[in-house]
Amino acid sequence: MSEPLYTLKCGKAGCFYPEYERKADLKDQTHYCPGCGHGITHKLMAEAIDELGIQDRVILVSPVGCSVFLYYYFDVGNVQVAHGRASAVATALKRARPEAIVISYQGDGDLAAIGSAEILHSANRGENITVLFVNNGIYGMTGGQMAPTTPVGAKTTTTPRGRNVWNDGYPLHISEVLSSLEGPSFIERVALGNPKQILQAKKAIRKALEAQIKGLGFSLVEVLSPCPTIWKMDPVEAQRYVREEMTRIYPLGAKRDRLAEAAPRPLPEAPPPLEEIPRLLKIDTRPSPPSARHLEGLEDRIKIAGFGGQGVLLLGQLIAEAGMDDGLEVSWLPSYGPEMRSGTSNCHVRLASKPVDSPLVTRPNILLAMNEPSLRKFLPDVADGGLVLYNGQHVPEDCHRPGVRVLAMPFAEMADSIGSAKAGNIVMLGALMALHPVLPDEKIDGALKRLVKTERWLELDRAAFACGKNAALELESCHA
Ligand SMILES: Cc1ncc(C[n+]2csc(CCOP(=O)(O)OP(=O)(O)O)c2C)c(N)n1
Ligand code: SF4
Repeated sequence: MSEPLYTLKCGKAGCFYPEYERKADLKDQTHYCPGCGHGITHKLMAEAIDELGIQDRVILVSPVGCSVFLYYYFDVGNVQVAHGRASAVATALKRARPEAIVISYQGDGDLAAIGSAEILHSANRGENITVLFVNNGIYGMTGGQMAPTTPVGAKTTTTPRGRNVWNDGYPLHISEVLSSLEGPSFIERVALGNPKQILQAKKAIRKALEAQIKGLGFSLVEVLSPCPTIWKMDPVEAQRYVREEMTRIYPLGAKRDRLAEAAPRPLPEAPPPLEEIPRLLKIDTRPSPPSARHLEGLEDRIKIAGFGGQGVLLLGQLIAEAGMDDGLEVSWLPSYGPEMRSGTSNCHVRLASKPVDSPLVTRPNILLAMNEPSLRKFLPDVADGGLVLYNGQHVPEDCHRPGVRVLAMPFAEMADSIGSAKAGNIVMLGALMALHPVLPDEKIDGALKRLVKTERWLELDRAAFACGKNAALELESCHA
């Protein structure tokens, strides 16, 4: 009887972390659904890394998709990237560190939809990276939308009547498309439909990594992988579907194997020495002349926070633009959640007489809170002596802080009374300029003119600014 070439081992591969960064009672489990092909692919990849003795050299690029938490599992170098960009980032990593073994791990939505340009050009350039392409024919993480690889006729949330070629095109055969290019050294399609296929998948993953170790250029393994949850099948049925249906649409086997004949690619050109870069990029490194307001010692660190749609980012932009126009050093850094609507939104603005070292605002001296959750979240960060404006009738009982002035005004309601609650952010800006007059009105007006696109809104915003300023001045005079 011939010896099996590769064996699957029981127990955890050495390059997995002993415990995963999860809730206390889940530390020995992955986050994947039972029967998910990602878990199996992780195990195969981990074993191949161990067997090749490359753990210390591996940099793993995690995608967006169900496998986004790859970095929780592998004790190697890890980078998590934006949706679809894994092979582009892998390219950069490999060029910067040619001695590293760079693995780009991607789902089919990530690689074949949003990242289709990146994968095509990485393969075409023959980048010396290895791509693990987990094709489950669906967008798993987001609940089952059609992917370019979805089988014809398959019902998904975006093709409720089944994928129709006249509407949605044909399933994209990534391995075949890429193997028509000159760049790749190794491409194989494998499946996770039964133990035999799984053993073959491991062999292919190992070969793809060997191609990179030998410096032969781009290698990719496409793994036909079960997604029982979204396919609404049990794990056994999902494996059958992979074995019998997916392999019919996507034929298995090596599409390119130049391991024996290809010569190593030349190493990337060494980058120019650091001190040469400003000259090459024509960057003027002379210190910039002092700003018009450099003697004032102004150093405002402003945090603006609320829900998406409350004009948080625009308010920050207006302050930064007006400050820049007035000769201050400024920065504006937006930060918002992945939700399309009504997610949290905040931005960091710095206004200073001296160059700004970092755009981050961690200890604001001014907090503009457009809603109560933002007030509660950021109030503890406000520096002593700071000012907080809160969009509400009253400051909640437990939101007073000694040494910090917290002032509530119903900015959105005030804006509503003059035309639209949406201008609440500008009413707040007016109030801020009354209480902390660091920017001239005409500079704010100039910024409004540049950033507000329609005449109607410009007029409303001007009125909103005046309304906020007058209301805050009145309040001050009552307190005086
Ligand atoms: C720029 C951007 N667009 C869309 C999304 C939403 N999104 C998150 S995961 C995903 C699909 C992932 O599907 P796939 O790559 O097939 O991976 P799977 O979850 O099936 O493993 C999408 C569209 C996002 N996070 N970022
Ligand atoms: S939804 Fe599908 S791809 Fe995502 S973890 Fe579950 S089985 Fe795996």
